Amino acid sequence: MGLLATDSALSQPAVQSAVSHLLGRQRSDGSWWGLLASNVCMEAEYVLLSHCLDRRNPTREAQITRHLLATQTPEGAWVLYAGGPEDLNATVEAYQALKILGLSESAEPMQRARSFILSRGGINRTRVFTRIWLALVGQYPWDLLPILPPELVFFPNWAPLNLYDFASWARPTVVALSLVMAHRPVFALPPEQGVMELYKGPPQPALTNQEVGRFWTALDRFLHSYHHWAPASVRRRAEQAALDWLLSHQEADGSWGGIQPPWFYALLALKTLGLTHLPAFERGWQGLESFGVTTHDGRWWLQACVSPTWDTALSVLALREAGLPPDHPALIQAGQWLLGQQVFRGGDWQVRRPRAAPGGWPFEFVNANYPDIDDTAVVLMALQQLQLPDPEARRRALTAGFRWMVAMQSKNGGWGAFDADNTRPFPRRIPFSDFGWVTDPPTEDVTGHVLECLGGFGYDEAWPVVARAIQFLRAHQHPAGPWFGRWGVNYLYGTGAVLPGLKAVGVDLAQPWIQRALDWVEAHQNPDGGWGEDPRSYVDPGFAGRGESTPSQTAWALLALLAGERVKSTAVRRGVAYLVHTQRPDGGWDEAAYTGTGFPGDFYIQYEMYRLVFPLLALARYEKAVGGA
Ligand code: R19
Repeated sequence: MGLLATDSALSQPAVQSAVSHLLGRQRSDGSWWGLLASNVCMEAEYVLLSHCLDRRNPTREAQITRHLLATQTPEGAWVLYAGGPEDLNATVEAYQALKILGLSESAEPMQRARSFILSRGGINRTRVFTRIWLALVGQYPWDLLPILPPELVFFPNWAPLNLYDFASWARPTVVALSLVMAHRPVFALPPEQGVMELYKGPPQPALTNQEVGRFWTALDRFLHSYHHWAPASVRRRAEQAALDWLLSHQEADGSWGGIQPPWFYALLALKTLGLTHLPAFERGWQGLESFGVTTHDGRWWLQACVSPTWDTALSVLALREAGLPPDHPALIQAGQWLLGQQVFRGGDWQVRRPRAAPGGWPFEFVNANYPDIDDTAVVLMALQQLQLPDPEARRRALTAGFRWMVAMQSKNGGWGAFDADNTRPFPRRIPFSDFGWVTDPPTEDVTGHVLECLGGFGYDEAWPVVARAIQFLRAHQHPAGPWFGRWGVNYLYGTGAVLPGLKAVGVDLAQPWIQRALDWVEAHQNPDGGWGEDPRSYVDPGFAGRGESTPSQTAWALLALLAGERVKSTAVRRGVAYLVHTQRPDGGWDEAAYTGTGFPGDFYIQYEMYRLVFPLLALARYEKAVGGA
């Protein structure tokens, strides 16, 4: 008992100063909103986009030049995440952008970049998206790219391949690119801005026939000839339908899907069709500004996405866990803000769940077409924790959100991020899909969050919805014990989401399969008491649970162990001590590592708020557990 009191004495001041720090970061509208960093493809593509759209801006370009040069590695390349390996696609895109920005082939950074690129095989080894950008500026032949016909929008929802088999983020991307690719525009560059020096040998098709397989190779060959003889009237109607789809899916902030890729491609589609006079175009172009970040040292970079709903809900959970009362003014304000973000209109998710009523929350400020289940679960948990001035409004929000979330359960018992049953194999097979995930199947982390939320509503294994979710998690447990992290790096994130979920719905934690997960977490603690996991774990199983300690990943490990009632273990005490000792005097933590995931293996995210909200959540939960012991 004496020992536990000492531990609490250690963590209590840490919790208090983290609370002050977090409260100090709340915005005047009640929300929290941290930055979301990814990689230089964002800024490089912005440079190419501005060129294609004829919207170049010298001030902006000087800022981007500084940013690109400041982030180049000594090897001359660019990386996808802090400390990550040199990445060919990012480096080719940055090189092309710097050429447009006025650097010459002989400039020292360009020489270094070029020798890296050539050492990796040059442009012929890049992904499809990179080659699309090069084709747009006349540096790669359109005809060597796979075909994405706009006629795809005609395929009914029951066809074995149709628009709604693609994930929410891929759907507007595919529609916009199908329009661009139908016209194959070239926004030519002056010769000295080209990148022909990045070729080793003549341009080759983006994907080899072996990679794609015979059926899809044959289909792509057929589509290439169809591209040339497509009946004009069919093509015209297909383009009109694709355009209508795009225009009807633009968000109020001017974005498509609230994310960079479809946003850029939709603007390119409007440009390609000669529709830059439409208000949608100007709204889209101007709206991009809201994702930009200007730094103190004169750089500008672009967020792939923005995360206010997620950040706000997580902050509320952490502050409530730390003991702030449910009617604390800051929390009431946050709760009111969250109520205002709920989406009460239909969206693409209705295609698979036509009878479900709306009521989810999106990740961003504005993304009414794509509320997501992960945000909805976490917001519902936050609202459960609050006392709001209008209890009736809170109750209505909880009921609608709960019903929507439950309705979005997939047939296999799990939850995906934006859709139900988005699991068809064909989108992943088409020759276009060599980057990221193009479907949105149920994942362990989201399912864990939903279970934790359902537990908060008082449900347990007796409810078939819960029982099927537990089955999903059992079936997807890694043989070594942990769960995969789809939206956070990696097994530490997955396990830190699943175990609190299982606990919340009353699963007996003494069972061997749970103990195996807890043992796995303990076995991966670093000598410094923290936990860390490198994004390399997505491509190299040897990195599972391994990496330099970080605050957010240490917190996830602690959340897992605390859920598993290992409160008194040495591992937990050392983990808590790690967080306490690495806390900054101002109550925050430093975290250079990227611990968020956009696409395993391909795209990583650094969430600015993770270094603060998760350590606070874990320390506060620890305090509660110790206090209650
Ligand atoms: C939990 C909440 N999450 C459910 C929301 C996480 C949102 C992460 C930000 C997503 O940003 C994106 C999205 C898509 C892309 C793509 C892309 C890849 C393939 C195709 Br086809 C289309 C687009 C590339 O970068 C992205 C970034 C944390």
